[in-house]
Amino acid sequence: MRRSRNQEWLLAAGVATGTIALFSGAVGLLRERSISSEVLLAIIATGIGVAFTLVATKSILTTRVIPTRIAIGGSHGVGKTIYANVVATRLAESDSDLLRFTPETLTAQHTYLVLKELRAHRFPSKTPTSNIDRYRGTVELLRQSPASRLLQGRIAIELELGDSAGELWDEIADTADLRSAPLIESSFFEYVGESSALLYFIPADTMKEDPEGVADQVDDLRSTLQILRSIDPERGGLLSKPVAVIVSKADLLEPQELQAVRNTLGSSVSDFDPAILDPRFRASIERLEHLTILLSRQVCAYRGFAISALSAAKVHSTVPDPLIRVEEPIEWVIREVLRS
Ligand SMILES: Nc1nc2c(ncn2[C@@H]2O[C@H](COP(=O)(O)OP(=O)(O)O)[C@@H](O)[C@H]2O)c(=O)[nH]1
Ligand SMILES: [Mg+2]
Repeated sequence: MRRSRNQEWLLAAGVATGTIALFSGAVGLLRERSISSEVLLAIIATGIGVAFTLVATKSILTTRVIPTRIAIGGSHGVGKTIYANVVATRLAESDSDLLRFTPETLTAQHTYLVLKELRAHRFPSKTPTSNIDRYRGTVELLRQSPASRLLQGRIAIELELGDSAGELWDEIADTADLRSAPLIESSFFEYVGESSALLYFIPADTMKEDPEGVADQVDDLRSTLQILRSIDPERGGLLSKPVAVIVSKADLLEPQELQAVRNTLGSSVSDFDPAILDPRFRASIERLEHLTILLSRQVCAYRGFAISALSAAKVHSTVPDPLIRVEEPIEWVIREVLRS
């Protein structure tokens, strides 16, 4: 059963009006002196009690379903498809005490096969430009406050991760005349526009080898944000979708490089001398810095993560390693969606 927050307020207003009516009736009866005040008070208390119990029971029995669609974006070869499969698997296997993810059968079957292949070092083939692969399931919140439970009922999130070909993302960025482009009418663009959040991938290998490539990817995200802001409801001039920047393949980074990435993304703060970095990597870090400044000016909620989907796919131990916490960006998006 679905019920919106508006309906809940309507219900509460109904109960309040009923209570006032009960009071007025009681006062009328007392004036007529046809009934003793103790009996009347008992009737009123019972009436209010029954009304509140009804509201509470209805709320508790209700499940509020929040559809949450996350677009996974970035150029080709940055690790989107492997991430989508690994994160769906990790979410389902996770023993998190915050949320439980139950994948749809098709998603579970698909990710099982892909993970089996990955563990045998066989990588998924290139995502065709014609389709968007959707990974779906339901997320239950395991820790919902009693007040929220009473007011909103049980919250369930219908999660969908959309993975598409990198070429389509490049095409968005290359689209100079935004409005006249055929792409804007395509189902792909509709998908990105209607998503609740965007995860944008920049891979560690490009950061190490090709700072200009990083600059291009930053420009691509800039253009994507520009289009989204032109078609999306904005809050105070900012894009209302949460955007996460994911530095993928972080297993390829040296410890000091990983530290520099974390400092830049704001996920850690440590004393660090960038001079010890390779000049090419330092140039990439500067591009990443520009991106964080751009995001802080353009979007309501922004976070950066460094992850390694391949490490997460192979590691079975429960030793906490920040690189393999691939589900962190999804948990962050869910928190942001619930907050809005
Ligand atoms: N070292 C490393 N390589 C990765 C990782 N994820 C993906 N790759 C490599 O990047 C290639 C492209 O990945 P894929 O997910 O298909 O990229 P997509 O084009 O963005 O969907 C894979 O074939 C892997 O070789 C990772 O976590 N670590
Ligand atoms: Mg792909």
